[in-house]
Amino acid sequence: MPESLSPTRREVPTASHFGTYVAETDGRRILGLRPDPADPEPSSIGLGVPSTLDSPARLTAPYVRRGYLERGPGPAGGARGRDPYVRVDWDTALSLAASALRDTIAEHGNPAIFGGSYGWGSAGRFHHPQSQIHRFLNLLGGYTRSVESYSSAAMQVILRRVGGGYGAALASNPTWREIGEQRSLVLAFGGLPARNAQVNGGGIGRHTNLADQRWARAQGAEFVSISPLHDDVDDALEATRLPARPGTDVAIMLALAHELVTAGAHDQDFLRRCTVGWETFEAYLLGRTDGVPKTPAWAGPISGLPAADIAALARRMRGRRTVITTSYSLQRADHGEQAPWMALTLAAISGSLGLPGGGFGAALGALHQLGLEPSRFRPAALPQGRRGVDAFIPVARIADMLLHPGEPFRYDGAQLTYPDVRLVYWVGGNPFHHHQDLNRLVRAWQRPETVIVHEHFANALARHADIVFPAATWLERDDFAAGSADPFVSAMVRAAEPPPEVRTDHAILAGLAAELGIADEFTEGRTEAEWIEHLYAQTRAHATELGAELPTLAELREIGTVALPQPPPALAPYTALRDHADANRLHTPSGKIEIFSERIAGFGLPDCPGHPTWLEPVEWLGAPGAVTYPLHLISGQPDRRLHSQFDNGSHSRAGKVAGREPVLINPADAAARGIVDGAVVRLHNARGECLAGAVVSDRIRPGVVRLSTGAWYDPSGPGGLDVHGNANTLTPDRGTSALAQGPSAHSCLVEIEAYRGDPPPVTVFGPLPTAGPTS
Ligand SMILES: Nc1nc2c(c(=O)[nH]1)N[C@H]1C(S)=C(S)[C@@H](COP(=O)(O)OP(=O)(O)OC[C@H]3O[C@@H](n4cnc5c(=O)[nH]c(N)nc54)[C@H](O)[C@@H]3O)O[C@H]1N2
Ligand SMILES: Nc1nc2c(c(=O)[nH]1)N[C@H]1C(S)=C(S)[C@@H](COP(=O)(O)OP(=O)(O)OC[C@H]3O[C@@H](n4cnc5c(=O)[nH]c(N)nc54)[C@H](O)[C@@H]3O)O[C@H]1N2
Ligand SMILES: [Mo]
Repeated sequence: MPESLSPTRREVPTASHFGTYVAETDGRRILGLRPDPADPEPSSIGLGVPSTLDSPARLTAPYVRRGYLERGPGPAGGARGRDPYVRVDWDTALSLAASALRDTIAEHGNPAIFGGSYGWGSAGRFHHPQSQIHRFLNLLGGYTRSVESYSSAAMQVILRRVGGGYGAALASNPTWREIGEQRSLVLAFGGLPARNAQVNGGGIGRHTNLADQRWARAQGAEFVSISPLHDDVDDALEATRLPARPGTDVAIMLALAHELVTAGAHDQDFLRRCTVGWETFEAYLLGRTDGVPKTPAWAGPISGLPAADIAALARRMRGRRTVITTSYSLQRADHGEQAPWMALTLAAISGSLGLPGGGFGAALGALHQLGLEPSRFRPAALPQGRRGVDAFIPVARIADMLLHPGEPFRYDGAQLTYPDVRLVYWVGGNPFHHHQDLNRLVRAWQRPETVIVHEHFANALARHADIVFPAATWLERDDFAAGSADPFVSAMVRAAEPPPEVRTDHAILAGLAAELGIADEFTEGRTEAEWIEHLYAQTRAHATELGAELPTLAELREIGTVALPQPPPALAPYTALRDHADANRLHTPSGKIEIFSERIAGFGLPDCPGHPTWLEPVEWLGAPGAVTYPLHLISGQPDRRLHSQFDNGSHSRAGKVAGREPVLINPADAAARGIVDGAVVRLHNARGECLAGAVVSDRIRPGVVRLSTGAWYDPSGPGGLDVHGNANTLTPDRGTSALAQGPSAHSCLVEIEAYRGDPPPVTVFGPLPTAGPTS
């Protein structure tokens, strides 16, 4: 529309996993987006999103993979990822998807539908993609789901067994405020990367995490960052930096424990009253069971840190209120259960567990909410319906499930069987972003008979689907947002019209529900606007119960963001345990923290014994494989985006180097390979290969390289070189252990070389490859 015809320009509030923004709109298009002026430390991640809405990669119509259109459902034999797509009308796409669902259920039963559909999607209480797809599939009779998360699988399972649950640990997390008041010593294993505190699942009313960290420092708190990366801690915290080798944190923690125990500085009263299994663990710590005392001299060569530094750190802990925090990254690794278990144990030893500003920190700073007072207000959520099927997999076992239907696997002490999945339905997550060993995933992905996907863009997920539904983005729909444990509610006012053929996830599923005869059950007779009013009314009613009045939805849409009232605080579980161990039992067999777990020992798992143990990772700098692949690859979270979301936007693309995802490499490692800053390089190992753009910097430890996750996977042919820099072409698809079966992305060895010749262009930011007439 010509500028002069634009009706009314106005500013509307919107909200995302990375914070709240104000969009300028003419009712049809976004004319500008700026951070909410009330946000003291806004994230720039959102600023790149408007540039993607009508970008070449935008899906503007339903598409079907050509082979699927011609031959119907069936294993794809390599065609998924290779076939071009044919544009179809909505009726065709909906009826193909409805038939596939109907036939799969009729022939193989509901467990043959995999609807785990893991992923972050976008913010919004109503449009939340996981809630929408799970509700829809439950109404159809159920689906195979996934349990735990890529973020914290190992931590969730181990803490459920030994720490009273992940929720108990989160509720016991010290806050930066308490840490400042107590002038605590914070041992941050994996650091406190400010880049990661930019985001929070479901929304962030105001960014305050970094300011609170700095406040704690100003009060006298002291920080130690144990991490291979210099920038894993904010400079203002004046942290001691210990650049350990990745995967060796348990050895360092054991040595710290050893020093405290041999100095008699351990909290024997707490260990006796509030934990079980101390003697068994102590015998291991002191070397009585294996002849190896876990001293700093022992941990030094393992971790690459001077033994004297470890011993000095133990001395700093003595008599000091101490926090032991482990980032999620430590447990997204081989034997990932051990680091949080050992950190909890070290916190118990230190005398700080259950005291204000001390104890175990479950991933402080890894998400915006962690380190702040968690919100206890429960905003309304879309009801997901009754679960009709019990089948599940641990979330990161997706490729195993597809490759090994009917075969047994172990999980959390049980022997389970992989279901025989025939149809995969994904909404609001991207396995071609989040899963490890993408070449293996591509092979596994050929097995099902139908793959249905809702996406915004022609990314790798869309390029490996059979039926592709184009979905509206969060900027193109009305809703309201409230983040997990974030004490705010925010309006989301539609700031742009989606392209004409694009629908919301809810509208797509409502269309399918109509085809399948469950329309009334799915929509309950409400329009989208009525659903949002309905959920907001429930949220408001909850506030009224707490004696507070929230604005009406219409008012909220003018105001933007308001604080949520809080129910009275409950005593943190670890504080309660410390106060009265007998009265305040944890949800563990003993009711206490289990430093030795009879249950886990009884499972007899070689990769997860009965107490925290140093187990060599399969891949680390001390492994035999390091001879061939001598660099440890860290594939952490990207600064300029959330995972793979909107990688095609201006903000993410401004961070690329030579058009590729940047890889951070130490000058010594670069020089040894003839790699110069800004050059295109090739990373490879036995699993795969990708290109990246070199950033040569001493802000990373020698022997370690960092390639953020989230560059859209862009293989030159199936299984071929990824020309863009997706780290998951290289990472192992290996469960943390038979206990949690979590992802172990961070245990990954690679080699790098300068790329000779003209690097192939990145094509994944372009449209879906199509065939035939486009009508
Ligand atoms: N190597 C390695 N891999 C990792 C990690 C790592 O550290 N290293 N970290 C892991 C972790 S912690 C996580 S949480 C996962 C994250 O994995 P995911 O959550 O799967 O990653 P996202 O990129 O957020 O995927 C969201 C997808 O949904 C689409 N989308 C967004 N909003 C909507 C919507 O409203 N509707 C629809 N239909 N689609 C939408 C986006 O375009 C995007 O493709 O990655 C994991 N993978
Ligand atoms: N900007 C932005 N923020 C995010 C996300 C995002 O996509 N973008 N994703 C969010 C999500 S879903 C999650 S789960 C969290 C993830 O939070 P984390 O899992 O904590 O994040 P990572 O970036 O994988 O790792 C943090 C740091 O740990 C260090 N590290 C890696 N391995 C080791 C090790 O073995 N030992 C030690 N000591 N250090 C190690 C690395 O240097 C890395 O920079 O981040 C959240 N925050
Ligand atoms: Mo995550």
